[in-house]
Amino acid sequence: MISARTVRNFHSFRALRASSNLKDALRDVIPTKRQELLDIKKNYSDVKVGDITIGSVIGGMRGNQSMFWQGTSLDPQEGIRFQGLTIPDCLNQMGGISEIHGGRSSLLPESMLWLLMTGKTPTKQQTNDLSKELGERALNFPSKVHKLVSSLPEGMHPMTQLAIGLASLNQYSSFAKEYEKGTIGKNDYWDYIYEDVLNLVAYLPLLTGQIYANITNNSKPLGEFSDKVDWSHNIAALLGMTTDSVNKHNLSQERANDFTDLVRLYTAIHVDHEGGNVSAHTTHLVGSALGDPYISYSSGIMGLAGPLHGLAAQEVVRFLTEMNSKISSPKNETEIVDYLWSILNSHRVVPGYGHAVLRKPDPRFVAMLNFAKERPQEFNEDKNVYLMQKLSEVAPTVLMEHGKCKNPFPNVDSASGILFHHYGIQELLFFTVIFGCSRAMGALTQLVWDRALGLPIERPRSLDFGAIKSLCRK
Ligand code: CMX
Repeated sequence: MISARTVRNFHSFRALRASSNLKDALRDVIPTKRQELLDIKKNYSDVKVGDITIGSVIGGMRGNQSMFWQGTSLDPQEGIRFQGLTIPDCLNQMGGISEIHGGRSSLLPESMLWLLMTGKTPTKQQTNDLSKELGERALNFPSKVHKLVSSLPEGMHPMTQLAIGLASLNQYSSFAKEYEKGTIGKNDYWDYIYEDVLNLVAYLPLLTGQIYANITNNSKPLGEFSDKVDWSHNIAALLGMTTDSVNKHNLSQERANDFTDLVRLYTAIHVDHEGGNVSAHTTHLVGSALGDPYISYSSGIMGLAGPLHGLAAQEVVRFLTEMNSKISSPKNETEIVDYLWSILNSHRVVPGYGHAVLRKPDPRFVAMLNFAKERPQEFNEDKNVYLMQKLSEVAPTVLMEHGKCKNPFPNVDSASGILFHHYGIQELLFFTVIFGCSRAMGALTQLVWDRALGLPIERPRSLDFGAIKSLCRK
């Protein structure tokens, strides 16, 4: 194990860093993709993509397919595909046993990062090497940033703390430094952006652990970082959720392993959800003005902090615990239905239900639910987890009868927060920080591709009332 001080003193070893070859694999695929985009631009720029309507202009651009996004696509009926692979495909093809995480068989977010960057599923060796590379990059976490983040007040919103930490890393951006010199050509932007992105992803477990220590432990570390374990294991350890950490919740070895697997699964399936969601879109937009990855993702994190987006997992925990305190039993369907109507009749939303694009149950929700179902001894006695599952059977009928939302089915947030809560993460505002660790991989992979493909600054036109009314008259 390596202490935080060793981490801070490691700058001089930068040159010895292990390399996973991800960058070479990425470099290999860039020329073909560049050529494809040039051909499309030259020959097909006038082809129409659906119809943009006034409804879309005043309705949050809903249904407006106007962003280019490399890594994932979202089908309303089927859900997310990562470079063409569904979640079950990813679990089957990449969820095997891996050396660096103690022979457990979970899907690692490192595999997803490789897949998103290159379009190819990594070998076990490539995933292991990438885990090691991220571990070694984390040893360069700047001591000044560590000091700044550990001085943030306990009561500050954890997402604000994360955004501050990320934005302050901007002083170490290799892209910003090279750009400042005025010597790099457009074709090389991606190379420096890539370095920043991998460093940012590597630093996230350390930032996350420090933020959790700030809000729960007077800023004192709850665990130690190690470059010998996978990225998610470090998140779990620094939250004090492994047996070799402070182990705040006295988890047995088996429960601690399960919690780490939960972090692995959660962070693997949250990496990306096509480009239009608020956090990914914000990162892409800020980056389009050539903001470096640190300030771009710091902005994206602030987007993720909204209750209609990443913060919904916290709302769900509050909602389930409150409902459980008001109904006689989570098995009582009549009382659940009445409770839901009382929410809807007071013009509130049922958190964890609905989606701007999806029109079926979210496959990420199914993956989270399966995690609980595979561990009946762990979860059977938890009445909040029971209610979460029961609600997924009852709420769609009520929401359909209510007739407002276009998708009455559960989204991923209806299950994720309550599982973290079950293992002892009780600080509800904190859940979104773990979401933020994961979403970095998708949003920032796209930033590498944005620069590799030379995408321009994003600058849509807007219409005022006069222009809209004149269109209506026509
Ligand atoms: N409960 C009650 N009403 C809902 C609802 C829900 N879960 N979901 C949507 N509605 C309502 C909307 O508020 C809207 O009402 P108004 O016409 O009065 O404004 C109407 O149904 C139509 O909305 P929609 O087109 O179906 O949904 P949107 O695309 O506008 O919004 C979302 C999508 C996710 C913001 C919305 O479903 C919602 O607020 N859900 C609850 C919060 C939540 O779970 N968010 C997490 C989403 C996942 C993520 O992005 O991270």
